[in-house]
Amino acid sequence: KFLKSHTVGIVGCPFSGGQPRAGVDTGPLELIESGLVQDIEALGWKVDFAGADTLVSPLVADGPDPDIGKLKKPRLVSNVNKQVAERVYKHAGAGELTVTLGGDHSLAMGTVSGTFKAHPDAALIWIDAHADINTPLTTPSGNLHGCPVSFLMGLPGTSKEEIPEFGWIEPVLKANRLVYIGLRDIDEGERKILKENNIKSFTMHHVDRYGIGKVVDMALDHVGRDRPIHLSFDVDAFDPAVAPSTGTAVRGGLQWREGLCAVEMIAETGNLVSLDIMEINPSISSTDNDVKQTVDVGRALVRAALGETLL
Ligand code: 5AB
Ligand code: MN
Ligand code: MN
Ligand code: MN
Repeated sequence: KFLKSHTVGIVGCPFSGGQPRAGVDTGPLELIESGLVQDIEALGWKVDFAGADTLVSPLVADGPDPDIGKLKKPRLVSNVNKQVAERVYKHAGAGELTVTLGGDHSLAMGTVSGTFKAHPDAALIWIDAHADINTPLTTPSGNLHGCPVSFLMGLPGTSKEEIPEFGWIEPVLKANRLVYIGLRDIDEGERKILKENNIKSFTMHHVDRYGIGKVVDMALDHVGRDRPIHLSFDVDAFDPAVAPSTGTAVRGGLQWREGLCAVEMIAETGNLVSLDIMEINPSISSTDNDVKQTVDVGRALVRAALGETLL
């Protein structure tokens, strides 16, 4: 409905500057090398990807990058995301389905900006253990992977006047176009923001209570079933037993089929225009199988998003 061609545009973002743990920048290459492009082609999509050597370059901030208030590496995160926004817009504007491989979740500043520039009426579905809606004023850690949503909404503390370094980000996201699934680790400041802005949030409590199918139906009803969808999927939404190789694992998460079922249902609407797979960190593992399992579930998410079904 909202795509002009049956083509997937891949944006690879080897970036870890939104959080302190090394390794999440190797997530995109692991996914590519596992056979992701072949997976996508096998499902009948054309692939617009210039190869692993054209991943967005891990930019360095020009000059020193001291903290701004609590925010860590602010200029680096901003510069990289500006580049990501342009890349995503190039694909989304051409009517392709954009798949962005992270990298840490600060990258959603760029991906959502790029998608919404091409599809201003889009909705954002955020599947994550965390709400990632801290502002420069509420962040307990200063890590920008916990903050992208606040910038996209233009919450207090994120305006051009208050923080010109991020002045390129337009507040494109309205509270009623955002829905969360899988939350279970929310900071005090975030809880207040979610309440005050009336943001629809399905926590793991709701998943347990209603089942994932009902939750996704309620989420789609909330944002509307006839607008483009950007799905931002943080693999830490999964239970650590399913996706162990990630930097901020929280127990009590989605099972393998629950995560896949959610993405299958979103794909079934025919409205998906942009997908992020974020926070796979191949450097984090306690058994030999951890990395493979986490990469496997990431690949499976992409295939589900592109229409793979069980039958
Ligand atoms: B992730 C925390 N809320 O702001 C913060 O993995 C964690 O992209 C953020 O969801 C986790 O630092 C960010 C405590
Ligand atoms: Mn998370
Ligand atoms: Mn996240
Ligand atoms: Mn994380």
